[in-house]
Amino acid sequence: MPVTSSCRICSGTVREFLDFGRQPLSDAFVTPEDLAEEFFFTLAVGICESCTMVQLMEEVPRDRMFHQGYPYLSSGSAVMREHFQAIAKRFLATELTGPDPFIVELGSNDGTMLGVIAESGVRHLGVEPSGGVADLAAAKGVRVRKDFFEEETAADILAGEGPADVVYAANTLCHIPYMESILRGVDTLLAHSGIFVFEDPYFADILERTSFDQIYDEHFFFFTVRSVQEMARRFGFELVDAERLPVHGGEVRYTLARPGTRPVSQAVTDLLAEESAAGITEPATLAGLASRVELIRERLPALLGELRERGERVVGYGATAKSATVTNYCGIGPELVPFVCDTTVGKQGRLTPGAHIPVRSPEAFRDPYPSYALLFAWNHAQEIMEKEKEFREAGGKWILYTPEVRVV
Ligand code: JHZ
Ligand code: SAH
Ligand code: ZN
Repeated sequence: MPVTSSCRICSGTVREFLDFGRQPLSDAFVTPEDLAEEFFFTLAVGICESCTMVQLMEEVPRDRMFHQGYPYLSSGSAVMREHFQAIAKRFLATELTGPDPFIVELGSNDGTMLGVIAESGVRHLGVEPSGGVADLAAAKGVRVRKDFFEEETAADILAGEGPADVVYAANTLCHIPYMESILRGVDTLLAHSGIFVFEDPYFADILERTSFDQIYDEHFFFFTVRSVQEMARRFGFELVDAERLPVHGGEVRYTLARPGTRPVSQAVTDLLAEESAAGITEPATLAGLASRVELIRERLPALLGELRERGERVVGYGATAKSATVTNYCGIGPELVPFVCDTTVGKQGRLTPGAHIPVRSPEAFRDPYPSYALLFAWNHAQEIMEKEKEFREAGGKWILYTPEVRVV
């Protein structure tokens, strides 16, 4: 078990504060034939003693996670589709206004954001290594390069297309351990007055909600305004804006620019002050998170066990990447949750990683309704509870496990 490792941003000492033990790849939904070859790694998180960046202790090789069969689709939530439409429109109105503007998206997935840009006729390029989702984007008229973005990719894009006015990455930058190559690449590709905008889960929200299931193989970094400001400086950028977002359980959208080219917003100063007042990187805060996580690990399987004794049926809702951490860490398998329903066709008919809970279509949820639904996709609670009103009307109850285990 690694207790320290070397920071992927500044080479400082990373000290471990949470250890989930051996875990599978969160998006590796398996068939019964695949079971013998299931890949496991040690999932543990630490904090850099120098630059405060929170990060995983062990890195999973990128091709094991992001490949032709990568199943996550950005378009799976109506709220997320609106979210991406809104940011695309904002870019079109404020940044992509010159004679021939150009925007590059890293991790463009199925083209939910770039599809809006493509419709407007603005020059764009998605960089997306997962072939299956990249094909879905291409089918929407999005230009995609099937590749991992890194320094070399950036130089090649610059040579072919010229500089980008905007480089955007949602739920992608925190997935990439080789950050030096990424930021050098962005430096290469970005126009002098361009912006690099990225949005990822906010570590302060993870602490506040005890959303420990945000921790899994794909989420390598857990950003704070302070650690991003330091990272930006180290690679020749300036953090000029930080905007809290409600999606995915709480994120921050960071805007980086070349130093001196844009005013620094008050939000940066305010969030830095909030972070330091809350002591989000203090050892006592991190230890507090670890003990609340331990409590959930006791209570969630205990509740599911009681319901099983009483003969109640519980179904999982949303075969999320996050649920890999919950099920495997808390010891929840098909004996407690016989199946999980999910709209993603590529996940249906398979088993969840490690815990091996069968994934079925949403129709199975209604056929007939269970008495309880364990909401793994808690970040989409509003959307899902609204859509599944009839479940509650039929007497069904939702089980949530963050910030604590409860039935609503
Ligand atoms: P959702 C993935 O995480 C992986 P996951 C990744 N690492 C990341 O950071 C985020 O996405 C962005 C289904 N669903 O969004 C669809 C329904 O069945 O919480 C999805 O499989 N019915 C890139 O997987 C899952 O739930 C519905 O009504 O934790 C939601 O996954 C809705 C709304 C969703 O991300
Ligand atoms: N932006 C979308 C998709 C997030 S999923 C959204 O917010 O919903 C993360 C995506 O990043 C995956 O599709 C994965 O294939 C992609 N990815 C991983 N490493 C990458 C890299 N080095 N460059 C570009 N994309 C990458
Ligand atoms: Zn560091």
